[in-house]
Amino acid sequence: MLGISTKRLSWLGVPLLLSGCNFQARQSFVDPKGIVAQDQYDLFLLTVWVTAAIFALVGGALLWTVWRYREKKTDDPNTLPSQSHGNPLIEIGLIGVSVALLVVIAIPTLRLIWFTNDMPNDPESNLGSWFDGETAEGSDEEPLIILAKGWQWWFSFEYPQLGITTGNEFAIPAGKTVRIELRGEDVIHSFWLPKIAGKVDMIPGRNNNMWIRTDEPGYYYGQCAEYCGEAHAYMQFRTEVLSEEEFEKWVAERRETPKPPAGKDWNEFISLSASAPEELPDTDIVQGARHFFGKGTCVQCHTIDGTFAAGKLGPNLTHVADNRSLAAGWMENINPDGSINREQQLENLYEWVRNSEHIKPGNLMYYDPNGLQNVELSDQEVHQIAVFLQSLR
Ligand code: HEC
Ligand SMILES: [Cu+2]
Repeated sequence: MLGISTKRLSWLGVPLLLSGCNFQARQSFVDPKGIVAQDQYDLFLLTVWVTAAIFALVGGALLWTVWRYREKKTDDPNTLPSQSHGNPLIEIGLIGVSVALLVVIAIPTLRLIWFTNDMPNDPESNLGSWFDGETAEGSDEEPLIILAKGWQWWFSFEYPQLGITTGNEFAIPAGKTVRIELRGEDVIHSFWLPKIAGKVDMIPGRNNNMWIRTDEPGYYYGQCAEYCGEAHAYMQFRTEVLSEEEFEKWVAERRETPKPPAGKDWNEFISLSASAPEELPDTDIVQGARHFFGKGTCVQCHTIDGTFAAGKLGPNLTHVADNRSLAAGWMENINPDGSINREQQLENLYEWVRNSEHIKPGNLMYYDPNGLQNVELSDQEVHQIAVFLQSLR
């Protein structure tokens, strides 16, 4: 061979591992942009420094002892060196220092547990006064509430105060406290938005919640952080932080139902497409809508507000074309400047409906007993459906 052992070669992997340390990466927790993430990061650093100091002191003492009491040429091999049975002062001292260091870590940890657990302006919280500076602000206004649900393998977001439901992408206003209620709809998932706040489980039958706040508008990446089955690694979501004005615009847009094709209203369109399709223009968008409400069986699992499609097994599609990603963040249709890449979006919609199994193995749009494995759609019909889906905005 080359005379290089595999052990040596394995060092070549180190730079590869270190290349994972992109501190500004999309899902980096060391680049906090929100008050909760910032506090979690500060606590992490405190713990790192304390434990690093312990490591250096203990390791240093060990090395010093090994060196200091090494065997010397002048030692007589036949007599034992002088033996010691410990030093009470050092032992008690070490216990004292350990306890002190644990307390140094424990106090801010407990404080942070309470801080993240209690909504800053929750009237039932009796801890509010602990955190004056950080919580007084905005404490008389009602927080925005978002009900986030984890499904195998995607997320839904409901705004009960605003009457909006979205799939896999949601928006919040900068500078406002947002309360997120977390639920698991099938198995345990975990909500993790690393730059804004870390990890709370979404558990079926249990009402967990968390709160977030950030002053920095932007597009943030989240991920399910609890192994939840086959497509877990593909289970992501996106959060857009908008200025207050932009958020209001977003809300108004999302509340609008998309326009039906062919200038009809939805009821008229749907009844015509079932009873007298020849009276509708023969365009891709019209045909696509017909397949969506008809042979595609899409309506069993998907909702489009304002129409009879009210399925709950898959993401709400009312504004699916306003999203910059598809399939729980797995497919992207975003330009470098952040705007939506319509060409890419059409292609993604086509690819997804054509063969979602190929893109996200195990997904329940395909494998559910009522899923698309049983539905035959020609390439042209899928293209028409994609054109229709792209009109949902
Ligand atoms: C058996 C239920 C079911 C049927 C039928 C179904 N879907 Fe889905 N759909 C799902 C599920 C579940 C997901 C989420 C998949 C994932 O990301 O894991 C999904 C995801 C999607 C998405 C991506 C949405 C997003 O926000 O990422 C689109 C688009 C979509 N479906 C379109 C369709 C169309 C078009 C049809 C009919 C041809 C259809 N679906 C039929 C269950 C279904
Ligand atoms: Cu998961």
